[in-house]
Amino acid sequence: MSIMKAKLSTLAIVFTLTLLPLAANASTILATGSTWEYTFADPTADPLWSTTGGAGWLTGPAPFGNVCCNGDGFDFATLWPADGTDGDDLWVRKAVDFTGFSLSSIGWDLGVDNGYKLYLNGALVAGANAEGYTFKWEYSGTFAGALPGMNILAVALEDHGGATAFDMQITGDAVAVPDPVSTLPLLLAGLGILGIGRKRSR
Ligand SMILES: [Ca+2]
Ligand SMILES: [Ca+2]
Repeated sequence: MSIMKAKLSTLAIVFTLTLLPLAANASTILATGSTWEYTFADPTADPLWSTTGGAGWLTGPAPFGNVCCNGDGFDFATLWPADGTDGDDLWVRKAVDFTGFSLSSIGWDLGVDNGYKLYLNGALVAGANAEGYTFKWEYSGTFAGALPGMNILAVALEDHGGATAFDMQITGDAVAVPDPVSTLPLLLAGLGILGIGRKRSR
């Protein structure tokens, strides 16, 4: 390889390193214990129920439930009274911002006593029912319909009696934007290598 080719190769590597996104980092997008809008009055007759804002919604932190202090992470912060096997009882919703995350990497984890139907931007993502108590994490999945920027999560929840519980989290890989300050030394190093090469070739 000639000296000029070697110098150009070095410069190409430096510029490539500078322009490539930095390594992905798994991050929390929605933490457990987050604050949600919620209601105990069935809102689903309204086609806009899985948006946010509007009258008739309360605000409170997860976990929702009626169980405390057994060390499972579901100690309730907002009371969800026990109910019977008569369908959904509690509806929660929240805006989440996926800006800066790799959409295909975003995953959700959810625990509920007894059942749930999870929606993203009004489209059903997943749902299930199970007797017995819950754990972290009883259910997990991804979002096929995740959008860049703001998305609206909505969850219809049902109890079948006795204990109640609900909380969830969302995680994803943050796509870091190259930082001009941190990449400047790389650029200068590349230009320096080129400069040294010029002097030696004289
Ligand atoms: Ca019920
Ligand atoms: Ca129950």
